[in-house]
Amino acid sequence: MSGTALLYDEEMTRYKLLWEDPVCKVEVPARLTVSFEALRRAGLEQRCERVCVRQASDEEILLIHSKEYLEAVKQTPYLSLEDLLTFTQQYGDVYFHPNIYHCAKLAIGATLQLVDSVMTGKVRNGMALVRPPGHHSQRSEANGYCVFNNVAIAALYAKKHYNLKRVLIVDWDIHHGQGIQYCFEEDPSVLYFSWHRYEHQDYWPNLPESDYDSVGKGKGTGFNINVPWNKVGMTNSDYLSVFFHVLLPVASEFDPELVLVCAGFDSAIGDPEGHMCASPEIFGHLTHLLMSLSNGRLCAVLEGGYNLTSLSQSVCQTVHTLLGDPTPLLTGIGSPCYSALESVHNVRAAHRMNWSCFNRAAPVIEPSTKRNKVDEGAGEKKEEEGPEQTTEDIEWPEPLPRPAPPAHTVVITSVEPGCQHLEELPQAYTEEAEKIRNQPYQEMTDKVSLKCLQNIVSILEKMKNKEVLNALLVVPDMCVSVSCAVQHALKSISDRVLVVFVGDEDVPVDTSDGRVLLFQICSKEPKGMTSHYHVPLCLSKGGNSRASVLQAVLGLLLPLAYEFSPGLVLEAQGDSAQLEGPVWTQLSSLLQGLAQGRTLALLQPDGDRNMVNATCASLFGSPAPSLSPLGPAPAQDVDAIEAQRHRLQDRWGLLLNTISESRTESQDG
Ligand code: Q7Y
Ligand code: ZN
Repeated sequence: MSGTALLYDEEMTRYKLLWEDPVCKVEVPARLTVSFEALRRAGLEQRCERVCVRQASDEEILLIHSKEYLEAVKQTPYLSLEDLLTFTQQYGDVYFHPNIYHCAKLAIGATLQLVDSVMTGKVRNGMALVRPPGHHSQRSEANGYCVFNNVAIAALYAKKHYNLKRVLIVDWDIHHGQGIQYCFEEDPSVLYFSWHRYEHQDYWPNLPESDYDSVGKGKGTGFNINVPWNKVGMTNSDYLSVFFHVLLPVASEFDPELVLVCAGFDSAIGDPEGHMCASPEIFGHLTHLLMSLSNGRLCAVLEGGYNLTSLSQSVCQTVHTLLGDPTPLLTGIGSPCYSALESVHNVRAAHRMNWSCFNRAAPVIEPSTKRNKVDEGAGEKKEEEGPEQTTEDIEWPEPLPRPAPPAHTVVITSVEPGCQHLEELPQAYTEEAEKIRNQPYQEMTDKVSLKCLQNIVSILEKMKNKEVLNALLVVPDMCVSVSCAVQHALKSISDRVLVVFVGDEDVPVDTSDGRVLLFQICSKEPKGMTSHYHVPLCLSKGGNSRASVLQAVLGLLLPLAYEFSPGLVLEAQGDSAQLEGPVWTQLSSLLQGLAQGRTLALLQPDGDRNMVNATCASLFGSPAPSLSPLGPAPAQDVDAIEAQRHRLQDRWGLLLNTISESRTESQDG
């Protein structure tokens, strides 16, 4: 199963604001045309499966909305301009047009067609470019440019038609989708996550129920997750921090069967509503991270996004990743800002009884963030008066092209008979391999080892030349191979190499100069580790608890790795490796978000044949199977993870997920 659906119909550009209204003037038809045109120019539209858009039926609209509201909206095509304006004025921050009802039915229909395409296996994932957006609309109310709640309807539709028990909605739009929250507050089968500009309730829609302590009600307690942004100017690091320390741990524990994304791009840099600073590339990464859930079944549905440049770039980044293109390099990832950390801390605190991944979270911090901004010191905010002036002038670099590599994956299992070999290696690679071997490994003279090192050199050269994206090698001597691969990679590819090693071996790589970050999952307490670049994590039975490994990967490895920003990821399993296949595959898939997907995987010849196959599948871009049931992580594993976090968080700020007494707001840059 592969392929990406794209849903778009020009008809949805055929409504617009017909009167003066400064609040609504940014919601323009060009939002769609510019996004679609950008997809075409990047060659992305041509690579997607075009699925036709249909109108939603009354029955589908009534899944969420009241009969009275539907009947009222149905009349809007026949109203005079004056009556349209009057009709509009019963609601907040929205406008009607004679053709908006038609477009709103197409927006739902496009979303439902996308759900059908993904759920029937026609495609793996997809995106719907729709207007009007949906997440603010409520049972009997239009609101915030939204008429019908496209994504809320889609969640109920998916449950009904495909008998789904768990749907995750990720709302990365910069506004709180309060309409979705109201729909599912008491429903544990739909987990709603939203981050949103909040500013201690000073930002629209100014609701107390948008704060972190609205966690759901009754049976739905724990299934509503709000992350308030109490300052503007949030960056890629802040967004990643919330994914690693809030959303992804909960989502993995929830184990959704389908992920719906309220893909609003008013959370990107340059947006006149959001005033945030996250780059368009971040959406490529957020998408990649979410593709590790639900066997990759992901439906992205456009919500907001009002800077046409930033919007169209962000849409392209999202679709690139849905199509499986390597993710872009992110630069400058590090600590979240103090205010973001405060939010992360409080959300985890508010949910500590609801999710076992948070059961060590500290209580809500004092003084409470539930203060009004008048209580804050003057000039504290990242941005003050003159709201429209800053974002219009802001500039950012255009995202680099993301070409798909000509050859994706090389697989060499040369020590097994009948397997593929790299044919005809250039003489230079043989010489290089001998040189590397001759330094620390003079005693190794056998042909198999030499051949193996030649393959490593050859593959790394192909990666450097962008002829190959990633590779899997079965190697006879793991330690020698890792050592040689690292040496050659440092020389030829990048001055930062991430090594993820599973097993108890003494991995012979030098982590003293900051060029190699070694993350090791092992079962024996390692001796005397103090380097910030060697992270040995001793887990029960070498990591046979799925929950422990996942918690370590999401809360420790990925934050470290994104901050380190390697040019190559080397993942290897030693003799004593005990990871289950699906856990390793999940790890491998997540790591492909680093180093633009440049991954070298090394496996043992006597290991599990399924491990080889599963690693291949992951490198080829197949979605990782989900890891349910996760169960709680054993206490001693959580101890080990937390001990490493405490040891490392001064050097690696993206590990932070808690406000400690020692860190104060004034320390924020
Ligand atoms: C709705 C939206 C949907 C603050 C003005 C706030 C908010 C208008 C509604 C936005 N200066 N206006 O974007 S995704
Ligand atoms: Zn929005």
